[in-house]
Amino acid sequence: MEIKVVKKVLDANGTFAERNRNKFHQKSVFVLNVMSSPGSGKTTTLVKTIDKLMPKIKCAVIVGDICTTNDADRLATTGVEVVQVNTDEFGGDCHLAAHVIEKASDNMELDDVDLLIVENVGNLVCPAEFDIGEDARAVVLSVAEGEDKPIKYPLMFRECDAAILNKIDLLPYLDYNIEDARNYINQVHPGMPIFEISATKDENLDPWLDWLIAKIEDKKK
Ligand SMILES: Nc1nc2c(ncn2[C@@H]2O[C@H](COP(=O)(O)OP(=O)(O)OP(=O)(O)O)[C@@H](O)[C@H]2O)c(=O)[nH]1
Ligand SMILES: [Mg+2]
Repeated sequence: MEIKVVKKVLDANGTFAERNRNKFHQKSVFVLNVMSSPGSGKTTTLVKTIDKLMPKIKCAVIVGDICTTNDADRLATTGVEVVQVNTDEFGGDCHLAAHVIEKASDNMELDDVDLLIVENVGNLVCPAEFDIGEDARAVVLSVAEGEDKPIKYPLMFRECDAAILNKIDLLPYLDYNIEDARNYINQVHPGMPIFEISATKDENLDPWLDWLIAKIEDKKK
């Protein structure tokens, strides 16, 4: 009897993502895709993260925005290689697709890099739909955005491996129930690690850094 094997037919983005994944694997680079709504603190968190990881863990960044090189300028203060993608040049996409990551990373010197961070375009919806060949995904949610974002934008929280709850320094000034936020994240993605930090005040970053370092080291095994 003939056994039929159903294979996943990759769409165009999936084909590029697989190619990226192979390239990053060959170069032993761990790729972290960081997503969030605009202004929740991705760039601030990443500048702090890179400052603390370097020089032990060598980093590089691809940052996506519709317009401007503002974030690339901020990230470049860490001294690591930064490539800015402005999606305005090809239709103003609200996410970074895998072929864009391929093009951006082809021009980078990745041989000595341990961690390639992708700061995605600020948006809680479409970036979650695009595999870019990453090893892990993190979502940043700031306490100023309201507790219910995980249940309003569940795909993002379902697809991520870690959640960073940022701007906890603002809690005394907000009517925000952090327990509700934790519960909503848990409801959408049970067991996902949640790191409560203040990126600007440099508060409580160590658990997040430990998680990330463990992931990078796991890939090298
Ligand atoms: N109070 C407070 N403000 C913060 C914190 N982290 C970031 N911010 C501020 O929030 C604003 C937005 O931060 P960014 O790091 O630019 O946010 P982003 O997510 O990279 O924004 P986009 O790339 O535009 O989507 C800036 O004014 C930061 O200084 C924090 O922990 N506490
Ligand atoms: Mg940013």
